[in-house]
Amino acid sequence: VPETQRQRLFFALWPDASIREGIGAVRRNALGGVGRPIRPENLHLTLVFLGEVEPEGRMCAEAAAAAVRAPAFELRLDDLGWFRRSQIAWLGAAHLPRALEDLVNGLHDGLSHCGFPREERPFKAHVTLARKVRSAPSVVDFAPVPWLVQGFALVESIAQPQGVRYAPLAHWPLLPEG
Ligand code: 2AM
Repeated sequence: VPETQRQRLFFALWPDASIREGIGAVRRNALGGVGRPIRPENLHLTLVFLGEVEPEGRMCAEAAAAAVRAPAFELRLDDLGWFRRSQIAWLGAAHLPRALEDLVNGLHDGLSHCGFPREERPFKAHVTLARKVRSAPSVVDFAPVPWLVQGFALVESIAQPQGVRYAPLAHWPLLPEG
């Protein structure tokens, strides 16, 4: 397969404009200009990272996504944190909704039939706010961002001279809530 047909892909929750605005506001208030802020249009929550994928792998991943049956849910982004190893500051959810857990597990089940290796680290729902954050940001008060999640996306990571750009390629709706 020619290298040009491979794509760097991941499944993610893709925020709409108002959620994006809310997350960006938390980033500005809590971190200011610390590290390398993620551009607002790139903010997302990764569900499963696939890596470099060939066309057959992408087709298989899309079939796996279409087979997942999980309900819509509300995700409360109320937890600010920092990963020492990857030096990222993030906004996450203190409580992992059951539906989100089911969604991620459902994707992994389908993807295992496509030959993708299963992620060993436990899932931590987080939106990366800034990279190259060298020390733990100080604790601040902020208003949690309530996010009604009604679908998920397959996203391509595209390297560009100006920096990475994330392009949603396909979207699947979740089932009506409760
Ligand atoms: P991060 O924000 O915590 O770094 C695109 O690179 C997305 O996939 C990012 O949100 C990134 O998470 C996530 N991701 C998960 N595992 C990854 C890996 N092994 N390499 C690159 N990105 C990964």
